[in-house]
Amino acid sequence: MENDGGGWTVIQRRMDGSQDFVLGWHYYAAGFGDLRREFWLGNRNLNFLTGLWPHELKITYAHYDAFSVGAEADKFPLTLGKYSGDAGDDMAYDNGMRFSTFEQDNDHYSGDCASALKGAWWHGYCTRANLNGLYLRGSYSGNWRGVFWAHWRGRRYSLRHTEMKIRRL
Ligand SMILES: [Ca+2]
Repeated sequence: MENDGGGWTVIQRRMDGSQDFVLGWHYYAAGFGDLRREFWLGNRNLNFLTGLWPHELKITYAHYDAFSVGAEADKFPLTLGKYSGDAGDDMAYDNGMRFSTFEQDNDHYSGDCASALKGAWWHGYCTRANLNGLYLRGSYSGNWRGVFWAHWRGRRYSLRHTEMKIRRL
């Protein structure tokens, strides 16, 4: 983090598959996991922090110059700013979408993205960035359900390390 000037708050990390991420609305709202290892900081925390001050978002190979999460009553909608980076702008697709978990389908798709992709997320007609998907350790076959960032390694490669972090502007 030093090379970014510091001041970042990590809001999500995948690193070894030790934490189950196939969890329901209550868990994603409140947050879960081990802050030193794998975790999701929690949508209520994100709503609180990003409501207090404008923030930017950095994901392993992508940067967004604005990031905020709306209220739970509105299903934690995502607002993203302008993209820069090397990974591809896969979260542009998620901008403006509401959060969905396997038992709360708030997406625009006739099916249920969070269940199909095994990833709670800001799904629209699903997503190109399934960072809360199953920790499958590299290449996999079958349905898209791993931890993927489509333009980076493709949808059939489950990333072994992801980190989402935010910083007050
Ligand atoms: Ca749906």
